Amino acid sequence: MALDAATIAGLAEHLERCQLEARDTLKITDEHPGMDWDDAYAIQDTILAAKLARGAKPAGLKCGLTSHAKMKQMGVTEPVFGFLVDEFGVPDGAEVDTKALIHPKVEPEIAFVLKRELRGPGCHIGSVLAATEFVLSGIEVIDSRYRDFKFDLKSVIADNTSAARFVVGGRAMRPDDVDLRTLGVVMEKNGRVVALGAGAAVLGHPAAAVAMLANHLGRRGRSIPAGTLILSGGVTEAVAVEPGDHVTLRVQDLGSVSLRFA
Ligand code: OOG
Ligand code: MG
Repeated sequence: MALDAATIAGLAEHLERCQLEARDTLKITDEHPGMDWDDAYAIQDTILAAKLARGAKPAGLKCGLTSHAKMKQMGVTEPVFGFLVDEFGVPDGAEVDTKALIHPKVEPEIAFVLKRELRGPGCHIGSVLAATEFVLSGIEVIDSRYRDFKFDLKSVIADNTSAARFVVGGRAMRPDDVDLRTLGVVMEKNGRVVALGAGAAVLGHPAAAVAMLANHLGRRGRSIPAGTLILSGGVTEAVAVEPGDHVTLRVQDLGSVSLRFA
């Protein structure tokens, strides 16, 4: 760790306040260029601890920047991992209040729900599929707290990988009943197709993203508990939304989910 405990606490409070007040900020590595990976995840963990202390409930985990489309869009080269809490979850078809957000974008995602604990290191696609109860379609609404979505990997990790809202739904499928690589994904905004792809866009196989998450946590002495919901990362580039927009995601075999923005 390069930062002291007080700096980590201060940055966590600053970033969470930006989230709660829908205010943007400059990326934190501008002021703390020596910040390391452990500092970045420690800031994220501190934000989670603050939310849990105020009564939030854990709702799952997320992988981000797992597709080349996303990495290219954001100018980065490696996946990142974050958390979900109940305050981010919205029901299928619900209205999302954009006044509570800075500059939201939507991403098509494939979600996993585990039936067994996953503990890395050493997890691979096989261990993930064996531990998965079912997969679902999901839309993630990301909302970087950084001005104009301009960040580097450490800054975005500290900012809980831009997590803001998510919806999962559609038709749950057992992982052995779908081919997650060839699974077609079509996202529509106001009735027009704005993004399309297939599951293999996510690291060749979406389960590879979950394996990376398990191995990342394993290196920190943690596991992914049974029952956890995991977003495996945007299949395509993220698409900006504004009030009045209606977004529908259709995933082959997994049905559709939608959100309205007000
Ligand atoms: C970081 C979060 C990326 C994904 O699915 O790739 C993410 C960002 O692009 O702001 O959630
Ligand atoms: Mg995402």
